[in-house]
Amino acid sequence: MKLYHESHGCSLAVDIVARELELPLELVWVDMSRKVLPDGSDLHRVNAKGQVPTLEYADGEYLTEGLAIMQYLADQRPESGLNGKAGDVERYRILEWMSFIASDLHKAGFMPLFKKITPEKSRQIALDHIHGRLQWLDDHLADHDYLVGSRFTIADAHCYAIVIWTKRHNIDTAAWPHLEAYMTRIASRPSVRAAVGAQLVQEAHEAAARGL
Ligand SMILES: N[C@@H](CCC(=O)N[C@@H](CS)C(=O)NCC(=O)O)C(=O)O
Repeated sequence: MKLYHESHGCSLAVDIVARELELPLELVWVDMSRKVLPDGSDLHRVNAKGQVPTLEYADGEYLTEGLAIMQYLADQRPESGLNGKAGDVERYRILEWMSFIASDLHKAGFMPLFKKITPEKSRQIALDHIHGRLQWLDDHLADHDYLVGSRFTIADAHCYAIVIWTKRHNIDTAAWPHLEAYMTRIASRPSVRAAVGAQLVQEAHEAAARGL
């Protein structure tokens, strides 16, 4: 299977999950500034929404939306415990967190910060929104090591891949010590180190190609 991926994208979460599951994915790095694939074709050829992550199955079908892709991958190895079992409350707790991360934190919070055209006032609204949501996360993590239950799940991979953007946007996280400890805990996992390392190597290639 292939993962259409970006050097600093939310697709990091999918790569982390695949590495946790030891389900190797071929990484296809997308030039998101032009929405172009390595072979020069248009990203919209594989994802009509022009977004990553996109998963390509061995038979050539595509699956989009990180939440759906991570559920699909984890369900290939139910014994991993990365997702809850259908019918168990844990599964819907995981979905509850992932829906919050995808909509509230990613789209309403960080997305405006990535867009150069976002007016300063809207940027400030987005930052205030992020602060509120990170406070919620910190409150939860005050007495939990992971988002759901007592072990790492796909919700943690998702959360890590979005909260890591605080560094990219110079958001000081010192006010949320439980969140900081959580991010350190997740970052120490071999799957996360490997997936982040792959992104850093790609980011360096892209910078070199731009002559930086
Ligand atoms: N709802 C999608 C959003 C994916 C998304 O926004 N991906 C970003 C990269 S982190 C992207 O492709 N942005 C380009 C765009 O939306 O035009 C998901 O959760 O997977």
